[in-house]
Amino acid sequence: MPLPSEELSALAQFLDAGRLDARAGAKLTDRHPELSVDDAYAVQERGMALRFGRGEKRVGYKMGLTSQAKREQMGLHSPVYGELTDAMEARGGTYRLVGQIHPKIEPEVAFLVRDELRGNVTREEVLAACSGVCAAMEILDSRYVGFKYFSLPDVIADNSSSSQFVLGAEVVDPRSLDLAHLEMVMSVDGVPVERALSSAISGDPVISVVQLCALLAARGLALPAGSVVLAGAATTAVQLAAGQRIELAVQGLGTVRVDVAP
Ligand code: OOG
Ligand code: MG
Repeated sequence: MPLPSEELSALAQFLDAGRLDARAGAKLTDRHPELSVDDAYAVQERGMALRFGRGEKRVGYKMGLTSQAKREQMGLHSPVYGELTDAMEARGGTYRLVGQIHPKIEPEVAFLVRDELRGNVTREEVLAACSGVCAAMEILDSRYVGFKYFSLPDVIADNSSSSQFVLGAEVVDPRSLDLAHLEMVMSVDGVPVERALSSAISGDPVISVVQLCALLAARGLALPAGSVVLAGAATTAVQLAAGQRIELAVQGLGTVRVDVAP
């Protein structure tokens, strides 16, 4: 049985307040062990509606838990999505810890989707709809105490732990690269800390977009023209600390950097 509409809204408000006040709270499944994945996407949608009501604009979606490394790190086993807004883009690559709870960073690639994708689509349809691919990093934060021991509905309701993202300046035609075999190296203060091939992301990051379209279609939604899609992390996420410089190099896609304010 789905939770009553007022309760879904109350849960969305609880997570929204946690994010705005940088305060971690109890996971939703403590209160509602029966919370389903469908309920969780309804909470996510209501939480995003609060943000849109305050003037944020949706610019795309993030896929999460698309790699084995991330699924093991979080102890969760199916891909999830969240929404991205204009306010989440860390332009200029500077990130402030103030106002965050326990942020982590992870290496990704992002697709720029020129044409709407609707329903179940093929890899070729995704490639034809994309105008570019670039290196990207996602900064996660969780509105739950300890970040770690939550369930799939908990993470979905919390907009899949999204906080911010940063896109590389180099945008490449996705058909000009062997997207499944790009070397990815993420460094902290010049020291490589995470390394993977892009095949770690869904076997091929384009498949993350295929999966996103399927998840959206199951909820009667399409992927809008002009969306940015983060394909999911290739490795586990790394805790951020003040003053760090994080850099990701992706073969064929250049580098992208985030400076954490001191
Ligand atoms: C869930 C979000 C995972 C990714 O790229 O795998 C994610 C989490 O780790 O809290 O964004
Ligand atoms: Mg991610």
